Amino acid sequence: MDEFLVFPKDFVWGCATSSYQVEGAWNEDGKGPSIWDTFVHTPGHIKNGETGDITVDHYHLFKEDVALMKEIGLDAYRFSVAWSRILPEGTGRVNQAGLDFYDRLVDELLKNKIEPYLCLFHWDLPQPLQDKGGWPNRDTSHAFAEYAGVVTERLSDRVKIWMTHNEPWVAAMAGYFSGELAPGITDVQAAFKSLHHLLLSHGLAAEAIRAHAKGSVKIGITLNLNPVHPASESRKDRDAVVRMDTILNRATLDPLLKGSSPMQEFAVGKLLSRTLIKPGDLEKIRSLDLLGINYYTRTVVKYDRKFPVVAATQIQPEGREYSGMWEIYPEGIYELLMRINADYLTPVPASKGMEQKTPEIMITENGVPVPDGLDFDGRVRDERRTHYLRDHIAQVHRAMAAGVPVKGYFHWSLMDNFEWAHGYAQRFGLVYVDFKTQQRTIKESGYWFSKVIKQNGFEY
Ligand code: IFM
Repeated sequence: MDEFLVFPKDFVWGCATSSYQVEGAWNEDGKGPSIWDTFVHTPGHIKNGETGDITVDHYHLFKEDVALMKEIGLDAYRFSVAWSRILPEGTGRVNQAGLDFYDRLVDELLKNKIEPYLCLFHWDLPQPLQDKGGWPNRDTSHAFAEYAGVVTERLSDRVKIWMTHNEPWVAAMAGYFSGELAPGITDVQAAFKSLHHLLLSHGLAAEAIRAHAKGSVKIGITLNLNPVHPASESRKDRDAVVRMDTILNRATLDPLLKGSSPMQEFAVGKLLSRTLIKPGDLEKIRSLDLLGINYYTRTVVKYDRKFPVVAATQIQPEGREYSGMWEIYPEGIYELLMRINADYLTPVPASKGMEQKTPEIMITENGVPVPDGLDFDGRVRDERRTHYLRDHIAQVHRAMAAGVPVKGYFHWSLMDNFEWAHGYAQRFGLVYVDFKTQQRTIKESGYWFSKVIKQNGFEY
């Protein structure tokens, strides 16, 4: 028999988006170019040569989008600010028109009783900063803190939750190592430097936010994390898991939550870290009130000595269900939450100077790209997404029942949007968007999610 899964009264139900993926208006009202503007306008980077120039035009249609959030019943909306709207050169001159947009958005959210979760960086670095070296350059971390201070000064009278970064690991590794995302660089040393500077910038921004805040604020970060499993029980594959887990999960979790860095476990990290990680950096990074977890899938690996850094490669196991981008593996969200709780949130005696209170945790992204579309009667029957949501949220509930204090769940994404190198080929929204007309339609999964929010639970 089905059981009714109940969530705590103050559990936060939300949806997430990001500036480059939804806003459009790429060169309006004084916005400067970002690395994504440059990347998409260079042929060969994005499927079908698509761009985020207009995407779903959230910049102009945000009121309509907030009305949809209200109709679904969201408690919270996680969005990101485009740095190059605020500081077109990355530092120095402030573009008031850019700040005005987020001001209007925040007011509209609050008017509709939706809590803004503001993220300062979701990959759209101002191009002028990339021209000075980008994230491999330590100065970019200081530029980020300056930008964080400017946004805090303007919005912290109303915004209380401040996320510094979304998936810094992806920004570093896909931006500077695999080159799949902007700025499209393929240099392992640049990627390791970027990761450290992104984390350092979190710590510097946390200081800036606290210094400029006009009231009490919570400071968080959002990480992409995956459980890592071996392709076989062989010793080599199990060792490959340890290396992949270190680079994929511990590379961000350890500095943020333990004040240590596992970089030295890799030859390239050893080579760099003598000069890269300066005294005091790790203490600065370890500054967190809220840990956001983005979960989509697990990573299954086998030993492969051809692959640089980790000597491991990812495989797709047979006989499993797949979406347009990944394996569907709901148990992974439970496994991840249990592991983070045990390894990082259960208080351990801190060394002097490294004391920190345990941060809250939330799922800040979870969702699935499956084909869907408008049926003849105007409905979008995306059953596979509803199943995905049911199964994953049930696993979050299972972890909570086992003692993991998860405070909220954000679906990725509110609406279909520009999915980076995939262009518009992968739809993640609870709201369907006709990319030609900008017509929005709530999908069946959106109605299901709405019911879950109203009941604060569901039959499972
Ligand atoms: O669309 C992305 C988002 O920008 C970051 N997290 C994963 C999502 C799906 O790929």
